[in-house]
Amino acid sequence: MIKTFLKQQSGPMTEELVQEPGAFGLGKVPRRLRPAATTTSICGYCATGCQLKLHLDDDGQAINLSPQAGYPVNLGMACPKGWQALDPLEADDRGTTPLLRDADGRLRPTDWGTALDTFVDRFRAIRQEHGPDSAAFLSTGQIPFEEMAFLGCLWKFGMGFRHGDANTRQCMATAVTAYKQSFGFDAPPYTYADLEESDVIVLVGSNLCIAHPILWQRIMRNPRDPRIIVIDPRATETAQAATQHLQLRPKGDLPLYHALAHCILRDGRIDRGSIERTEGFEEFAGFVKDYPPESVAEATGIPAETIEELARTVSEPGKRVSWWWTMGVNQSHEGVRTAQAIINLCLVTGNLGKPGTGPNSITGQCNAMGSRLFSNTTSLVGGHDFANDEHRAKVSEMLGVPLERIPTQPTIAYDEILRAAEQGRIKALWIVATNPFHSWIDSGRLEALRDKLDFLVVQDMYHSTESARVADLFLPAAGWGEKSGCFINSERRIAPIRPVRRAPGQTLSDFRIFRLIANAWGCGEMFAGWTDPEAAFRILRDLTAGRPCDITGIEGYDHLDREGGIQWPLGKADPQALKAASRTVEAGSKPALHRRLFDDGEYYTPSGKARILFSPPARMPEEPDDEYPLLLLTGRGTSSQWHTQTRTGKSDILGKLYPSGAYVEIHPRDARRLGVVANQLLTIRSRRGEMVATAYIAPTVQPGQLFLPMHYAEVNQLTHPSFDPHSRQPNYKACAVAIVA
Ligand SMILES: Nc1nc2c(c(=O)[nH]1)N[C@H]1C(S)=C(S)[C@@H](COP(=O)(O)OP(=O)(O)OC[C@H]3O[C@@H](n4cnc5c(=O)[nH]c(N)nc54)[C@H](O)[C@@H]3O)O[C@H]1N2
Ligand SMILES: Nc1nc2c(c(=O)[nH]1)N[C@H]1C(S)=C(S)[C@@H](COP(=O)(O)OP(=O)(O)OC[C@H]3O[C@@H](n4cnc5c(=O)[nH]c(N)nc54)[C@H](O)[C@@H]3O)O[C@H]1N2
Ligand code: SF4
Ligand SMILES: [Mo]
Repeated sequence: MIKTFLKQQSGPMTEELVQEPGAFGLGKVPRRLRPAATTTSICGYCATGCQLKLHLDDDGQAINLSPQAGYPVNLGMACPKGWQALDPLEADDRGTTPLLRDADGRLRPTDWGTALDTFVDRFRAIRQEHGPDSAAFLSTGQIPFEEMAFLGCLWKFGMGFRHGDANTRQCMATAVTAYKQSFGFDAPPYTYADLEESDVIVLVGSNLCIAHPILWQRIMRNPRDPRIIVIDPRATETAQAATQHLQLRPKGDLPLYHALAHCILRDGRIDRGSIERTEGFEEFAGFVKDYPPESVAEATGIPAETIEELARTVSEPGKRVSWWWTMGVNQSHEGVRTAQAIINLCLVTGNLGKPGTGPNSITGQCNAMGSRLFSNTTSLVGGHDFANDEHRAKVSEMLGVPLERIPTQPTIAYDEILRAAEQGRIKALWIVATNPFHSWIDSGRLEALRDKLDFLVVQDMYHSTESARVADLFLPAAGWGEKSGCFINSERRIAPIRPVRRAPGQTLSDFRIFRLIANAWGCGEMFAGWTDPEAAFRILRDLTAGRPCDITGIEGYDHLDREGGIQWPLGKADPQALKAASRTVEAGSKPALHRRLFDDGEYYTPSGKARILFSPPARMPEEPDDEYPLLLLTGRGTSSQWHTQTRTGKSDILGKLYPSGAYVEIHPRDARRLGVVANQLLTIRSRRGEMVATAYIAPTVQPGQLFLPMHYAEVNQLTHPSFDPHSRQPNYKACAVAIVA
């Protein structure tokens, strides 16, 4: 920055003061005060996918940014993280060289040649000795999908390993599984315009004001005076701003939605046409007979009359009802069935495939959707199935990969990878763009399993993360703002990010790192065409042909720019879609280009019908008891904090917008009972660990419950390692704790 400043100051006076013709009196500014150019990029934090306009100096380096006015997602808005997106790039703890642990156990700088040799030698030796199941990668939803695909293909097809999962397991696995089972493909059906076109908006376990602030702004633009209902055990910022807050008992969701279905079917407030496009309706109708509202009042904490009223609200004929859920549903021991209970309500009331409707899962990270389609972990790259012979043959042919290199099964899940490491079956991990030593459930177990690993590689922007600090080899990665590629947002919109800053020191983009590793491993030939992210984009685009996520109609990054991003699908053979895609977005206007799925009632299942799937509620894995009498909820703290704080923690401005230390929300009644006063330091203990946090006494939580923001590393020392049986997503939001003196 200082260099740029000096350079600008030392330019020749004459040139500096040249004015545009007619500048005087017309309000035009001298040319030198204008940034040399601008470019655009999608924000690298949440899955809303706001577009930012970057202002560049003569060197092409971003000097500042503003939200993009005409972009169909954010319509000129951004949250604090977006506004400060450049701050984390300049932090002192950026990795600038690879680091290798020496004989004394210290991480020391090394050169890329040594780092790559070490990487290849160690993984090769482990593979030779212990086979293709003996190592795994753990990656992310926060790098472009071209990079994600490269990692997944390199690891499995190139290096010959079989397992690798992403932090999307911590986040979206439940929605993925629910959609796949119900619709035949992982297909969130909505477009953001639905937020503006609903009459009733039900937010389930979703704190939009904090976690997706710009989507909340989209709701505020809804001209239909919508009824906004929040279903959340906490009185969140969103609940407080809503029309109605149903403060249910934690994990009371499944019985609640079954009871709603009971009332709706009993009263015949159903959509016959929509039900005809489903399988399993009769069984479902029989099943929910056992859930009259009064029978679930205890489990849900919601009185029967309120449930009856809600049932009428969400089945009002002629009203558009949309359901939106996030981690309050996904991070549960029965997340998949809960998500499907919401899907079922939409199917029976006909709230699907029409404006302002839908069972809509909101994604978390900037490229969680890209990870779901392209990471080659649970699905075969490009929206395919590992177990499908035709899919494997197609991928083999189109990517030039020998068929036998393509596994016939998806990866084992994150928790199974870690268990295998605990048991010594997995010997090495490669962690890319995620920080599990902070974010994984019951993270104390990870610290213990670290010692069991023969080799741990961490590839990150910062050498100081909880995970990087314990690595054997650290690879310094360029971050958002220093590289290109595409993200796919919550509404399936694909759009590019751009390099606007030089990455520090010897840092390389993840894409370049994967290329170097491919060459060093000896499988560079397989990726000869993957010369840069856009080349990889074209290869991956062609691979999607004929799949529900077909994007063969996208020409390239320029096309995405022209259209303000493009939602999948956009097949080449789909003239309608192409026509829609060629409509331009007028600055500041309502987005012209947006598309939702299932408007024809056709689903991706073999029969073309949606499946109605359901189970009775299961017991909470760890309920409070005499010894640990309080229930701990965790989640996002403020709109200025991001996850494990490696990025947002580097911004002085963001730092002013949240409390510096960990705080715990406790109900005034509990505080009185336990003699706790405001700002007192409390020790919170679970069966797995303990931590200290400042007491924040407020009726945001219910009596008997506590809330801790996930942004402090100790929080996951407390959480209980239980998982949804279908998705293997961790149950982060309910465990038993005690406050100890
Ligand atoms: N500022 C900021 N924004 C973010 C992120 C961030 O770190 N910081 N992370 C991004 C990511 S990756 C994600 S996944 C999203 C997460 O976005 P959200 O899911 O909206 O955020 P959370 O706070 O994790 O959880 C939402 C709510 O679930 C509620 N909840 C807990 N248990 C239950 C339950 O049993 N039933 C119901 N109905 N609700 C329950 C919690 O009280 C909480 O208010 O946010 C994204 N946006
Ligand atoms: N208790 C509790 N725990 C939770 C949750 C909860 O609600 N409660 N939520 C869970 C959820 S939904 C999520 S998504 C996870 C998030 O958990 P993590 O993924 O572990 O969190 P992040 O801090 O986003 O970690 C991303 C890492 O990638 C690095 N990074 C950023 N950009 C790049 C890049 O371009 N390249 C490389 N190589 N590195 C990069 C960052 O510095 C950081 O270290 O946390 C989960 N953990
Ligand atoms: S809402 Fe999400 S995508 Fe938009 S600026 Fe904030 S963090 Fe970035
Ligand atoms: Mo997430």
